[in-house]
Amino acid sequence: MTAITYELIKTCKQTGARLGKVHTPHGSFDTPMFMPVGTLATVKTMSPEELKEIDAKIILSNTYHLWLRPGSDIIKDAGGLHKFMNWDRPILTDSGGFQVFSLSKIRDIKEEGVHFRNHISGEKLFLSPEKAMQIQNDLGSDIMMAFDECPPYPASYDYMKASVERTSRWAERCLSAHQSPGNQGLFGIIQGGEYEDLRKQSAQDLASLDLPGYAIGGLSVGEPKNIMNRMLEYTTPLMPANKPRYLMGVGSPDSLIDGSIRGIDMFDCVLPTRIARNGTCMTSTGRLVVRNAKYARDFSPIDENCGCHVCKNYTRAYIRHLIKCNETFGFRLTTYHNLHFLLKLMEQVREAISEDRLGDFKEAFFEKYGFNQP
Ligand code: PRF
Ligand code: ZN
Repeated sequence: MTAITYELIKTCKQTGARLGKVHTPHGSFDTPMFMPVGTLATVKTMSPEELKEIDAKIILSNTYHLWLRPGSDIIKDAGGLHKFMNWDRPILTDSGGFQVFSLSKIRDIKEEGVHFRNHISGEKLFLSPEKAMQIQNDLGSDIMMAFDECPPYPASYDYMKASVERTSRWAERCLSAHQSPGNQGLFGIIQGGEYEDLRKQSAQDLASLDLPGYAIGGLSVGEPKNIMNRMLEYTTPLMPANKPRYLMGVGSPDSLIDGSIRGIDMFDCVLPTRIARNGTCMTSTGRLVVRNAKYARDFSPIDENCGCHVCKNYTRAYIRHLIKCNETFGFRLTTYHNLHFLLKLMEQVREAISEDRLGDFKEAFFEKYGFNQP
């Protein structure tokens, strides 16, 4: 029995976007779906109860961070990550590869794994496919990610080729080390940067492992948007149609729509939560920097068209005041609104797919949100 299954409900006649459902041991969620990020076993400022209020169906957490603090042994002894953090819906954990590359300046990539220094204490550490799997088995996430390398942009063709081949060998080692395939599903990560033939090689190598899902990594790492869209157009048709497809680290409203149109089912990103703590809100008419002076006496909600608890009860002037004073409650309010906004956007995307009008929805949304894309 595989822990994760995908059900394709229909494709949008206007765009080819997929409407589907992913089934996990902790319940099912509709796709395309956005996953809020809870790096340290908490979606920053949000309680699990609040996450349920805004209808979050799955969250992401991180192998690397939880391994360092509090340690995966403690979470295992707590009965797993779901129990530890009081979240009984699906959890996906990233493998740690990407975090090692982005957080640790000193690292040494070898065939056996990556040697690096703890970004907090400076202590020497080693992460490998086997170690990343053991940690994720301890955490008990529903979806585990294979240990990969995400090279920086731009990377040379030769470097990328060697890296893709190593990532394929690492994925095989992850599969061999997986201790609980009946309870946790392992997803492979397609790399290859901006090189089509390497994306193809990566997709084929990983497809041969017959994993329950596949991600596209190595995008949104500094390349122009048109390159990302081109790589998605090229890569998603190479991925198994009967399994979920996850685009890692992407969560701007335009990219969620553009990714869905190119056949992506799952997304995650720190963007909505990170910009919230900096006083920036996502609204139906574009980004609103609520900390700006012009909102000091603005007693209207963040977004007139938003039905969230924050927009029903609090004003721009109040939220601006809290954020200016670094009051925690201000960060809670903007985070709540931003996550609600993206989850609602994905609900609208799914509805548009079911009615074969995602192209029209995109046009109207971009017009209002203020994107001038071709
Ligand atoms: N690999 C992993 N996690 C990731 C990425 C990746 O390539 C990205 C790239 N956008 C975000 N998170 N393991
Ligand atoms: Zn709102």
